[in-house]
Amino acid sequence: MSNDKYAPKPEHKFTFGLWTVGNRGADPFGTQVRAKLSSVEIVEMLAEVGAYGVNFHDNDLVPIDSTAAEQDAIVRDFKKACDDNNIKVPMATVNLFYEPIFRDGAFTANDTRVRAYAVQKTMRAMDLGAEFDAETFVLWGGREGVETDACRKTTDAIKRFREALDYLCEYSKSQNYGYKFALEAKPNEPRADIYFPTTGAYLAFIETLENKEMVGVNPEVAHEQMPGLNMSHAVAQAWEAGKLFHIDLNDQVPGRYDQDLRFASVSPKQSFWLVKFLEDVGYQGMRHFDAHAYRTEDYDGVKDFARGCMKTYLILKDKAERWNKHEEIGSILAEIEGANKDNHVGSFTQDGAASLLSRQFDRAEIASKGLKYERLDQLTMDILFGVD
Ligand code: GLT
Ligand code: MN
Ligand code: MN
Repeated sequence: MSNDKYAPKPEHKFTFGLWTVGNRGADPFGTQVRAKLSSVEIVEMLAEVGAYGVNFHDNDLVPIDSTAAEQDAIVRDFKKACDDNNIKVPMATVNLFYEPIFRDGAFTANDTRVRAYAVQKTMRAMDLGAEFDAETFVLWGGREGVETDACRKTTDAIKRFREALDYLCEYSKSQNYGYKFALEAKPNEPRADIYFPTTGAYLAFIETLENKEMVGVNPEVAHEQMPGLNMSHAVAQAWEAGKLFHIDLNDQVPGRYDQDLRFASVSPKQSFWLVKFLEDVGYQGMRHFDAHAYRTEDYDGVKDFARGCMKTYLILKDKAERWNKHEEIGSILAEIEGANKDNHVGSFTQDGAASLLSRQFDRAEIASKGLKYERLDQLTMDILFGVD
């Protein structure tokens, strides 16, 4: 079949959360439209569509009021399902946003009991993930924010968040879990304003941690695009800092509520640059789809959604290879490279600075020549449209 090259394989590292394909279509204005699937059924579905792994929040797998015996049974059944279906658990996370106790935040809440409970809940979620050999632990602080800044000093929130992270890193070390923490930013929703609204904000914060080498980021397409930012730029900055520990792929119209749409279904061109970046640099981590099917769908539609995420990724990967090999694109890139070659200022030296200060620049001449970016972009479009 001509489409076989777009079939997902384990080496593609495609993963989904229990909460993504298990999403039942509820929204703030309407109730669930799909029946609840068990975690085991979700694993079977992921195996059927060709995913590599499954991720979960503590309470996606183990309901919050479960007894120890219930938890043991759930873990046993889920482990068996993962083994039987050859599905891995590369990432675990903790739900610090659903329960009323987190209405004022979790690690940043004003009540010390809430903060202590949030750390305890995270430690237990880390224990749970470790049972499945999860390597990455994602922290999305959905409730770490405000409706009114009257409630606390923002600097206190930052200090509290740091204290929690420092504690959790030490806990991971004490248990030999080997976790890498990946912090996931989002500017708003469900809070009016969430602290650390962008991936860049987290990258700066991480440098202030006691165990900063254990902590990186988990950028999400939708969360960068909600405020109109460029996801590829956020990812590139994280990568360049050695901090791209995980990634959440989906899609989003800028300026709207968090849509979590099928990967690349809204912005194929931006998604192309993202896939091209990940493939060009040799990102080895998981390609996690943090998205869900339209509310119009039944579970066949959910499979269409999941298959669509993976297929589109592979199509864009294929297009990126085509782009990299394209002759005319190559010659324009060579010209760009040519302009980048000579007379760079280099590192600062006294002599170099003196010579730079005395150098003459012919501004008109330098600015006179077209840069061919229009052509370059149209060639990109031709590839994306499949006419080249
Ligand atoms: C929630 C959120 C996602 C996060 C998940 C991890 S939970 O679905 O919208 O972006 O990645 O906590
Ligand atoms: Mn999202
Ligand atoms: Mn996410």
